[in-house]
Amino acid sequence: KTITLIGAPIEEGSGRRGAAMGPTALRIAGIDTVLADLGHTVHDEGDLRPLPARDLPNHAGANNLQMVAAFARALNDTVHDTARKGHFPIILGGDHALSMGSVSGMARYADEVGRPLFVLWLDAHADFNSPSTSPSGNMHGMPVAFFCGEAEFAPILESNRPLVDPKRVYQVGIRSVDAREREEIADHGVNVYDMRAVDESGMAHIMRQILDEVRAANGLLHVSLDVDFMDPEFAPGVGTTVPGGATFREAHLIMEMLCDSDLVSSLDVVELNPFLDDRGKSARVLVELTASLFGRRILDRPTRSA
Ligand code: DIR
Ligand code: MN
Ligand code: MN
Ligand code: MN
Repeated sequence: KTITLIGAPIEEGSGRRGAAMGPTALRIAGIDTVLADLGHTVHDEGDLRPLPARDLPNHAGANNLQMVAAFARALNDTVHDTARKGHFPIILGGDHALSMGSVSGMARYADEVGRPLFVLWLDAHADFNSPSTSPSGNMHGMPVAFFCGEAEFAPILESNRPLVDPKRVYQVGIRSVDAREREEIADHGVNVYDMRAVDESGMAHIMRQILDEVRAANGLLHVSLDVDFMDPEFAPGVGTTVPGGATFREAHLIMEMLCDSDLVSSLDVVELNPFLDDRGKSARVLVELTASLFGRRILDRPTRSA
């Protein structure tokens, strides 16, 4: 594959400093060389540096709206252009608000090639708040509501909304949901596999169900990996750790199954906060997981084995 790395050093969506160092930490952990060693061609676009979107008014329920919108717009363009070139975009975050832009860019691309876009959301959180429902005002808790077409976000990016059908959004690993989010994800029909579902049916079973749906629809699959999807024991470098997360093995299994499926079109690696990390541990885990998604394996297996 030809892979394009796109740095998105946004931290204004997260309510604390540090995530802007995420792209640098992922590069230092060797994300480019690991992928090249697997036989892929890797281009690094460097970091986006958008100017704040001054056309938007400040909004009490949406902290740093102008900066979040700036990254959303810049990524919408860059990710779309990358996909059109036939390259696989990997967005190095940066906080999760960046997914407003990356998913929008992929949704436009999917529309152009006539395939439905599916989203796999690996996160402790549902990220389905809106400015009017968010308890924090932090926009990294809002990207799923954004790309599912919540009207409040319209001024940020006006393009073929709703961008993604909520019924094509699969959330796995969820274990922290705000009261209003609970209603919203149910109303919109988002597919949620919370941690209890993972414990009861196992990660492999859940992933097979999801991949079968994407394959049956001839879809493209965008994967959005929030560091806090993992248990803090394995990935402490994130501002919003939640206990009871995915293990290293569960996360690897997901990446290996995604690789075998050959359905993945694009990837966000988000919320890494190197300031909170333990000597690069989380950055290294993220690079290892990315390697598994791009073909590193322990032993060869017949493809698409059950
Ligand atoms: C909380 C925390 N639900 C909020 N959200 C996230 O502020 O909206 N933390 N995404 O990573
Ligand atoms: Mn998130
Ligand atoms: Mn999260
Ligand atoms: Mn709604």
